[in-house]
Amino acid sequence: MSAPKILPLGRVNSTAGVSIGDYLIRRMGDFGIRDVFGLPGDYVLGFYSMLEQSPINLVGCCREDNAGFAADAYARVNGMGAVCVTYGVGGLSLCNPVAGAYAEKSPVVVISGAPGLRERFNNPLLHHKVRDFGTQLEVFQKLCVATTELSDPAIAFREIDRVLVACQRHKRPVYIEIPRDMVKAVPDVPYEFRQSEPTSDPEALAEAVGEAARLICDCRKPVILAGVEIHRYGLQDELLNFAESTRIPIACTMMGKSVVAETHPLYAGLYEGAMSRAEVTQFVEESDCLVLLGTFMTDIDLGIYTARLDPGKCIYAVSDDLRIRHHHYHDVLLGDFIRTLTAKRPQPPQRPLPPRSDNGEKFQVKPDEPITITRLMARLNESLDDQTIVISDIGDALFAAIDLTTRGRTEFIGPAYYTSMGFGVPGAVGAATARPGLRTVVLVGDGAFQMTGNELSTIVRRGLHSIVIVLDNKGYGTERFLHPGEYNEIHPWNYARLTEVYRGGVGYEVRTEGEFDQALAKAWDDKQMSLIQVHLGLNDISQALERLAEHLSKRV
Ligand SMILES: Cc1ncc(C[n+]2csc(CCOP(=O)(O)OP(=O)(O)O)c2C)c(N)n1
Ligand SMILES: [Mg+2]
Repeated sequence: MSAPKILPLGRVNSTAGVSIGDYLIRRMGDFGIRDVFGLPGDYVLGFYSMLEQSPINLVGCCREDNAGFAADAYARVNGMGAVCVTYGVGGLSLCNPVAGAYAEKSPVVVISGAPGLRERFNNPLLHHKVRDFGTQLEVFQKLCVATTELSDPAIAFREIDRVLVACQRHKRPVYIEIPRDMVKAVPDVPYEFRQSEPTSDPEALAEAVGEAARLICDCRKPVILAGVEIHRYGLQDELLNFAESTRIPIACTMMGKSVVAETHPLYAGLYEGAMSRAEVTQFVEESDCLVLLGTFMTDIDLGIYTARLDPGKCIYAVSDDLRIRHHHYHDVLLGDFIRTLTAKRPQPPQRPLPPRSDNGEKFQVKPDEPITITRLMARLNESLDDQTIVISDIGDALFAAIDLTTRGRTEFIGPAYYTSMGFGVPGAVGAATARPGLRTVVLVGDGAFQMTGNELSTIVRRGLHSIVIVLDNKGYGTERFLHPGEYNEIHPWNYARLTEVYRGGVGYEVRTEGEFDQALAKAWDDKQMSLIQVHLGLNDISQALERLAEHLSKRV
């Protein structure tokens, strides 16, 4: 997926007579935002009316934090997303999802209404105000890469462009606050959009590529470790060109899962320090030239610091840093680095790949066997295709998903670094809205489902094709293995019967492999929402979680 191009003033040929609200809507369209998630309130009603009359589709959610998760997933799939809410009660509910979008580099535009400037004289106690009128803006200054309050028509258009460009460039959330009496304000000064594109320093680029190419040519066991920025910056083709022309195998991190099809002949596996399969861990860690491309070095990606990667053998290229062994290079863009290095065509020795996890064996259903998390993933693997987006919530869903094999450009989305529970179901609203032609499969623990599962309501309301698989182990399974305690138990629900409450979709309750197999087969081709409640044993965990629990329990 390539990042949308910033059109210089796209459909806004002239800004004469254009209001602040109109300009914001038109510019969102220029940046590829076709849908906005949120929930109205009086401070944002004027802007909502404008949105309603615009080509942008408004997706009403049950809660603002859910709308934030939806906008985040939409942004990951679409290239940029937006959420629009009212002041205070709405905006402050967005803190957690926006923090997650910041941490995981998801370009989300947050738009909040606010009391009108003319209402603020003598500091009245208007509803939804916390401390003073600037409090919410100050909170979002900590959570966003750029923020603005559109309080001055003379500079409002420039401010809108500044923050939208920052969102697109840094792949991080931005915040726009519109006092309600500014929405229809029309600036009386002419405005022209100007923007300079960042470029690489040619000398730094040449020197960095020269050093990297030499390292690659002189090594014996190279490997690429691809990360999430490859996806965010739309560099999948560049990554593949580089790997295919040098024949260097590609491993991915959890955050980077699905940046390359896991069926690709050069795919070596998913690397997560000691949490990954031993063959993959060894393959990566014994490398004498590790090319890290767009990789976040997070603790989860590195198996809670169990990774043993020697910086002296690493080429580490990300959007804001380039390190080759212990040399730091500045002003080299990630895309330029990969393309120029590919053009040098370094030819290292070829390495045999580690064995694949599935061994190519077909999954055989054992109809009466109780279903386990490992067998569930193996069955799901049989159905995955490039028409499917998989969204994983936090918990064993995410660890078990290591074993899913993404195909073609299947998207795999999971908050694998910030790890906020509750991302999954609202995430499906966002992903399915961005790509209505695709099927979305949500893997969600019962605990996480109890947090935000009410967004099933929006899935039903909008007729989205989502399959929600609730992994029902009757509690916070992940935590049971770190710290046993009564607090890890939750009240059991009849999840499969929620379709009655939400008045749509089909619910399934399964206990055996045969039941899961049949439910999944039906759900796969059904165009409506399916909710599959899977009863799992209390002690049934994925192999990756078993390994993680072993490591973490020594530390906490
Ligand atoms: C918002 C939030 N609150 C708390 C946590 C801490 N936490 C991590 S995993 C987990 C349990 C998840 O339970 P469930 O969704 O049922 O998945 P399971 O571990 O059972 O597979 C908790 C409470 C978190 N990551 N996010
Ligand atoms: Mg659970």
